[in-house]
Amino acid sequence: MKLNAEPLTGATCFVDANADLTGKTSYFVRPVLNGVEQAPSAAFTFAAGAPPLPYLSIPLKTPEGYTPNDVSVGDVDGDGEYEYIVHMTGRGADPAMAGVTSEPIFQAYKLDGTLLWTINLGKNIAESAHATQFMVYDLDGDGKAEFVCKTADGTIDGTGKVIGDPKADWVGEGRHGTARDRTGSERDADGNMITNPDGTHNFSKVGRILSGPEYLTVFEGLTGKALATTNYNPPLGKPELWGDAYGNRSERYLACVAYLDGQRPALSCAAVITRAPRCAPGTGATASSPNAGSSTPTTARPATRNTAARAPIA
Ligand SMILES: [Ca+2]
Ligand SMILES: [Ca+2]
Repeated sequence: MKLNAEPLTGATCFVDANADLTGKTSYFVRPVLNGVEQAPSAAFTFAAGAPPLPYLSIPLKTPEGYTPNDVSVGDVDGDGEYEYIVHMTGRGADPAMAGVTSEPIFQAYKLDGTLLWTINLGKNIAESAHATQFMVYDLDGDGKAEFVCKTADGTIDGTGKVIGDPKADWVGEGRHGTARDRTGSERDADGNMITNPDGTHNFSKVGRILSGPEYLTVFEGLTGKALATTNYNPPLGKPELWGDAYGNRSERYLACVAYLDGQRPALSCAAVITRAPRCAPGTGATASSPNAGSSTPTTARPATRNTAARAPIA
C-alpha cells in the first residue's frame, strides 16, 4: 500500500498516522529518480502488536555500576543495517579534577539487542567525556566499519586479549604538585580555593594518568578484535607543556575521520587547548593551524610551541 500521494522531498521523516499495528507490518521505500520509481529498499518489519512508538528500543547488557553514554553507529558486518557502539560509563572525572575513575567500557550491539563484543579500555584510560573520542568508520573500504580509539596498557579487546602490559598501573597517587592554574585546585572546608603565598595552587595527582605508554588501536568492528596498535600521536610528553602540569589540558582529546587526500579516509587525532597538534596515522598527512603545532606519524612533538594560542580556562 502506497502511503504518500507525492514523493517525499525536503525531509526523510514520515508519520504513518493511520498505521494499524495489530498485525505484522512492513515498511519499505522506493527512491524516485527523474520521475521514475526505482526498486524498493529492504523492508523493515514490526511484529504484530508492536507499540506505536517513534523509536526502537534496544535491550542493553549494561555492566553493573555503569550507564549507557555516547553512541556511534556503523555497519560492522556489511549487511546494510547499522550496529550500535555504546560507551558505557561508570564513575568519571573531568580532566580538571582529581579522582580515580571506572574503566571505560565499550559494547557493540545489533539492532535486535545481540551483544557482539565488549572492550574494556582498562585502568590506564581515565573515564571522562573528554578522554575517549572513539571513531566508527570503514577505514579500509571493505564494507565493514572498524572501531578506533586511544588505548593503554591493560586494554582488553573483544576477544579477551590484553594490549600492552596487563599488570601496568600508571594511575597517579596521592602526591601533590603545584600549578599557577586555578582549575583542579584544592579547596578548604568552606570551599574556597587554597592559594599559596607565592600565588600557586595545590593540586592532587590522585587518579590522573600522566605517564605510561599511549596507544591507538584499530579494532575489528564485528568482533572487537584488536587488528593493529600503534603509539598514539601526538604523545603526551611533559604534561606542563600543554599549559598545566596535571592533565587538565592535555587530557582533552578530539578525533575525526577525514579524507585528507580526497580519496582515502584517515583518522585525525588531537589534544586540545593551548596546543592542537593533529596527526593522521598511516597517511603521512599533517594538519596545522597558525596557532597550533603539528606532527606526523613519524616525528615527535614540534620543538617550538606557540603559546599565543593559550585558551583561558575559568
Ligand atoms: Ca550491520
Ligand atoms: Ca572495514
